[in-house]
Amino acid sequence: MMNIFKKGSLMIVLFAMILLTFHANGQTIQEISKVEKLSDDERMEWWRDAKFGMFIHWGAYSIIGGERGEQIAGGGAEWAMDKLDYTIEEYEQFPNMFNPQLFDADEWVRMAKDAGMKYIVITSKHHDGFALWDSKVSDYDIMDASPFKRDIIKELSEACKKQGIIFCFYHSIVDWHHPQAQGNLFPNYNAGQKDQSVVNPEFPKYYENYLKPQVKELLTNYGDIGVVWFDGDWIADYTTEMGKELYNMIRKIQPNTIVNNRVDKGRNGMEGMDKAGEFAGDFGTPEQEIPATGIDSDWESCMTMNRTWGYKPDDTKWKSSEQLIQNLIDIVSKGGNFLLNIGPDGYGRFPAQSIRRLKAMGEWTKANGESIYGASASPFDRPEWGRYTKKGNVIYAHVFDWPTDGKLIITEDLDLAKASLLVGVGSELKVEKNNKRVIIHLPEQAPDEIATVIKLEFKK
Ligand code: FHN
Repeated sequence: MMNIFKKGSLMIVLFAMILLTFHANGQTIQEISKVEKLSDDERMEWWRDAKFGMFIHWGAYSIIGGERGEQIAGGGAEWAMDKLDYTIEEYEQFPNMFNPQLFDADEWVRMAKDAGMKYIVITSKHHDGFALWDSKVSDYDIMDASPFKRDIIKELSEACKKQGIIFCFYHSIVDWHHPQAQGNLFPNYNAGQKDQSVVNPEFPKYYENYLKPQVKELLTNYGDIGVVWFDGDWIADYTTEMGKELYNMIRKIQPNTIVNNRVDKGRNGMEGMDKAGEFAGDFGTPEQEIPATGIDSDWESCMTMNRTWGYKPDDTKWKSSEQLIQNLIDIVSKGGNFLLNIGPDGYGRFPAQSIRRLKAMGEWTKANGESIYGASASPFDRPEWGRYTKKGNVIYAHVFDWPTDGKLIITEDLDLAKASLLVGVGSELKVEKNNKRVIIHLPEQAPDEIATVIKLEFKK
């Protein structure tokens, strides 16, 4: 029987040939993807291999920066409308001022790519309801409500395509601007957030006449969409029936698009995985946390570099580059993806602190990406000194804490053919077997202070 991997690669070659053929005839990949409905494993493959993506929270709230006079918004700056007590009318001034003349989609994508990120998820619309694309079902968008009058989703999706980064979008089910999204709660637009018993009889009309049409626009007019990343699943007005219908609608328009579990009602709070039951969605979404152990299903931890998603100068609690690199390794060692957030400012600039961290992550992933991209979860318990990842017949030992005596103890009964430093390839290391443990003799100094990778190859 043909090896499953050979069969899979044959399928991919055939699919690539179909793409090239159709492409030569001028059809878009999107049209082709309607023809070639991939299996779930084939559809998830790029995402499972990618491991590392950029989250971008950007919108009118990026002008506010989480501040109103002497008041600082508690929590996310993207919640400014609610946290800083703006009425809808007061808040509408910000889209009217949103004119990010320094926005450069090509530059944003280059920074993501250079950081080792393989996909970008941008907020097409956050809870404030302001759309960053040219929506035909609303004037509360970048083309009609702001002086910028450029389709940000279009520019970013085209820049991604040019640079080989997968374009994805975040979309909020919650909408604090649309009257039917709040119905009789109006103007108390966020009542549904605070009190699950609050019912808004108008919500189904918002869902049918606004939410679905806007998602449809994004899936129809901006080429292939890698992932639709829903948020706002928590409000009681949004039902599991709506979630399942929305998921099926997306898969009908673009069969190979991946959708997170916040499209439905299965998510178990911030730990992000689905509770028992049948819910739509292709991966779990732990938020601001990394699961304690590996999880044998698809999941992605989303995390900020400081503590807030939207731009907030007052938030100076930046995670170190070391912490972010070790988070990536930890997540991959547990079988997950890392979606790391950038909150650009109201001019369209990435914060300097973010740029520095992206560069540091790019240097590490450029040198050590073999142990990350396409790797799977460690088959072993977590060692005290770092993390393992696995790829085929190779285990990658990521050493965070370099042993002072130069001896790396592996408490697994391994039958190693070879151990070598991944960087400075060919630097074979002495391996000693002692009962059921392996001792690897290391150089005195760690080649990489943050995480040095040792490649462990096994006897065939
Ligand atoms: O309320 C949002 C928040 O603003 C941010 O978008 C995060 C990112 O996943 N999701 C929600 C909070 O869980």
